[in-house]
Amino acid sequence: MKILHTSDWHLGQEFYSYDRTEEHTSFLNQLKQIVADENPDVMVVSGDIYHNATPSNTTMKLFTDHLIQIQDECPSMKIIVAAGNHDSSARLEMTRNLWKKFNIEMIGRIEKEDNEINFDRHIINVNDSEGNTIGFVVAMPHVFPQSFPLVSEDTPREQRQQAFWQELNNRLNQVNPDKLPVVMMAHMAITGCKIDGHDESRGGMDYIPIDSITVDYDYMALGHIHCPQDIKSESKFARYCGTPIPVSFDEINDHSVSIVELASGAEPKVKTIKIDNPIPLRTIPKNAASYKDALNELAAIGDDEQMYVRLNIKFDDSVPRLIREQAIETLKDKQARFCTIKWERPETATSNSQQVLFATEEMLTKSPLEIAELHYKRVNGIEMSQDMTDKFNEVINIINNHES
Ligand SMILES: [Mn+2]
Repeated sequence: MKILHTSDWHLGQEFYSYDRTEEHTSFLNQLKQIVADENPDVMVVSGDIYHNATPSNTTMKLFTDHLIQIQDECPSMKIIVAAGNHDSSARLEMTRNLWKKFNIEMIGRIEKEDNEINFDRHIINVNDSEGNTIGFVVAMPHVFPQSFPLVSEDTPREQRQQAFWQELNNRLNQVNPDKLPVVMMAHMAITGCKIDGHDESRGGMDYIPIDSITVDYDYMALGHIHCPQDIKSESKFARYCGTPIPVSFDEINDHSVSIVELASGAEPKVKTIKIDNPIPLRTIPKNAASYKDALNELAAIGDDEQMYVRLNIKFDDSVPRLIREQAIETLKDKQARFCTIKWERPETATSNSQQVLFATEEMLTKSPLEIAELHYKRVNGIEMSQDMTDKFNEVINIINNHES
């Protein structure tokens, strides 16, 4: 069984307010060509089809039109799309029956019928061009660990996920007595995976140990983590295919889709096919430099070169307050689009933001200026400049005069 594994398209993403339709269209056209060349038996899209739960009409049309075109390139190919945490499960389910007519399966959520979990809708046959079943795909949408439905009323709540996998596997073994190859799709973070490029500051992820998913699959086609990688244990083989186009500046790896060949009993054979992005994401300079050097490098970008730019600047007191405006001005007549600045701040022993600055009693013995100076040094690793000290005192004077 030949699988095309892709995930995390994030269609409709606006990147620092820039529209990315051109890039998404380019990716979908490349995907169409890959399907035509490879003729896979099944294409699995493991979540985060859209960047938002409410994609625009234009974005939904882009998805619909291209999915149909991709299907036309290889009509015998099954397409399976499962919801990620960025997708609206209800929205994907809305057109489920329509897509079924085109040999395309949309799985937005787990459903219950008569208080029983409908496991069968997650176990999907893959057929060859003559209609013979050659394998199965177990398609799981993104589910928060605490949101797994209870298999039965007496399932202990802390075992809800375990019980779900077990019951899903029982059902799978019933429909697959001949042990045909099985692909499992999931959108989750597996313990030990590399999370390069992810910003975890907005709340952590729930990590699940690979061996706790007790489903008899031959290959787990994962989405959610944007850095492509294999994850293996003694008996399990899973892979994140990664984003086809980068979603953040920190995704500096190559971007691709994965072609996987599966035969029962053998380790999956994976090859990647690179996706080119017409508008690359560049961090300039590669290593943090003074703001002057950074602006010089910006000025050296060719007028017609398309790219998104993140400036990489060493923070010190010489950086002008209007640095962003200067960067935008430098790029005025160029195609390159300014996005943001990455600051490299000097490391300090006290730069851990979790640390308490000082106790309340101690604080009462210090002047506002002293507190500000300590805070500034802790956050930026350098002393406040005379200019800033003067301004701070000015503000304190205004407040004091106002109070009296
Ligand atoms: Mn994603």
